[in-house]
Amino acid sequence: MADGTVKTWKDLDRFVKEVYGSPGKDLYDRYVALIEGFKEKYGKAPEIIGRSPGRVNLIGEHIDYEGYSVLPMAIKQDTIVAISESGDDKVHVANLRSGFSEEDFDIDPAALVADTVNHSWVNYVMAAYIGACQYAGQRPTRGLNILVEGQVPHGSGLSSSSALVCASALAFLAMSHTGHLVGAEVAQFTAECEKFVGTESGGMDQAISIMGELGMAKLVHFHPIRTEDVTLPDGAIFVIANSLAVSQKAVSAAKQYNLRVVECRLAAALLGLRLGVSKDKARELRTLREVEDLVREKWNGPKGSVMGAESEVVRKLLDKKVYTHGELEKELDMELEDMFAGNPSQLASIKAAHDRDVGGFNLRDRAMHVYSEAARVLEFKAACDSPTLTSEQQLEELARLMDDSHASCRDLYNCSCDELDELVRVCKKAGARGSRLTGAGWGGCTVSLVPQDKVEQFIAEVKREYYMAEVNRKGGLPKEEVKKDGKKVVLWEKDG
Ligand code: NG1
Ligand code: MG
Repeated sequence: MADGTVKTWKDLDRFVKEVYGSPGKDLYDRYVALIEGFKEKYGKAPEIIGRSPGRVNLIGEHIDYEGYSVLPMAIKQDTIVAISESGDDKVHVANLRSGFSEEDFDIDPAALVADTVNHSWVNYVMAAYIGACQYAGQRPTRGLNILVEGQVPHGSGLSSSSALVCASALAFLAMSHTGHLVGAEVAQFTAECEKFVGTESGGMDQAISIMGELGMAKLVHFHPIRTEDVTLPDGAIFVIANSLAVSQKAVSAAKQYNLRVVECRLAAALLGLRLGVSKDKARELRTLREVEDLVREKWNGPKGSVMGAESEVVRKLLDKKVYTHGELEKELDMELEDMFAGNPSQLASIKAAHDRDVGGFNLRDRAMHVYSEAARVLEFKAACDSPTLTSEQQLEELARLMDDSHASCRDLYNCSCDELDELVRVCKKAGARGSRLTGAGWGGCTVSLVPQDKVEQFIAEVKREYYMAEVNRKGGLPKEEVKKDGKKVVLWEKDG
C-alpha cells in the first residue's frame, strides 16, 4: 500500500516509477488520462487516487473459502479509482472506458442493496463503500464523485473484481482520513464486503491485491489473514494466457462458484457426522478445514492424513460419489433449505440445484480436490524453499504440482471448461513445463511455467496454435498485448 502526495506532474512521474518498479510512459499517461477525464466530467481535479492490482494464482484453487492457504502473486495490471467530494449527497460512479454504466448511489450505507439479479459493475464500488464506512466507523457527510479505470480483463480469473473493490476501498478510506492503514485489516474487510455482490468468496484476491509486493509471490494464510514471502526459483517465468472464454462469476454464482462453497459445506457436515459429532454440530460445520481438526481428534481408522490426494479419510467416510438432496436431508435430519436459510447466496445455490434437478452433490470429489490442493500448495512452497533441490529440480516439482492442480480442478472440482483444457494442452505442447487454469475457472486464464530461454518461442507457438485457431473459429482478430511484470510475469491479454 504505497502512498504519496502528488501535487505536480513531476511528483506523479516519480510515484508511478516507485509503484510499478519500471519507468513506463504508458502508465504515466494512464494517470494523466484519468485526471483529465475526471476534470472534464466533474469540473475539478480528483483529491485522491486509489490503486490496487489484479493477481495470478500460482496454485491453491478453490480452497481459500475452505480456510486453506493459497499462493498467488499480484500482477501489474490494476484498477485506479479517482475520487473527490461532490456538491450533493450522492456517490456518482463512472468509468473512463466505454461500455460501463454510469450510476449514483445514496451516501447512507444502510440504504444500499445490491441487485444481484441484474448485476452491475457499480455493485463492487458499493460493496467497497459499505465496507470502508464500517471500517472507518463513519460515513461521509457530503457526496462523492468517482471515476474508475481498470486494466484487468473482466471474467479472466485475474480478479478484476477485487482490484476494483480494493482500489475503491483505499480511495474511500483516504477520503475519510482514516489514518494509518493495516494491510491485513484492509484485506480482511474487503474480503468480507465483496460478498455483498453475491459471491461467497474466500479472501485470496483481496489479500494479495492489498498485501502483494513487487517481484514476490506470497503464501496467504487465513483466519486471520497473513502472508509469507515466497521466492520463486531462478528461471521460473510464469506466463498468463487468456482462453478468451469469459467467466461471469457473479452472474452464474448460484450454479458454479457458490455451489462449490455449498458442496464443501455439505461435505464437511457429512464427514463430521461420520466422525461421530452430533447432528447439531455437524450442521454447524462450515469448512473442510474444520473437519481436519475433528479427524485429528476422532479418526481411528487406518493411518494416513486427511490431506493429500490419497485422503484415506474422505475415501472411507464418503463411500459414495454423489449424494442426493433427499439423502442429505435424511442424514442431517433437516431440510437443506432450512439448513442454509441464514445465507441467502448459499440458499440460492441449493434452490438452483434443486430446481435444475441436478441429481445430487458430488461431495467426495469436491473434498478430495480441496484436501489434495491444500497439500499441493504446501509442497509448492516447500520446493521453493528447499535448500537441497537444484533450481532444475525445483522447477520440475513446481511444474508437476501445477499439472496435478489442473487435473484436479478439471476432474474433481469440475471448474475447467473446453477452452481452458485446450489452452493448457497447447501451452504444454508449446514448451510449458507445467500449466493450469488460474482463478475460479469456467473460463478465464491459464498460468504456465515456462523455461526462461523458451518464453518467446512459447508465446509464438501459443499464438499460432490457440489464438489463430480461435480467430478462425470466431472470425475476428483479438488485440494482443505482451506485458512484463517485474521479472516474473508476462501477461497476454485481449483488450476490452
Ligand atoms: P476469481 O473469480 O478468479 O476472481 C475467485 C475468488 C477467490 C478464489 C478463486 C478460486 C472472488 C473475489 N475470488 O477468484 O477467492 O476462491 O475464485 O481459487 O470471488
Ligand atoms: Mg473475481
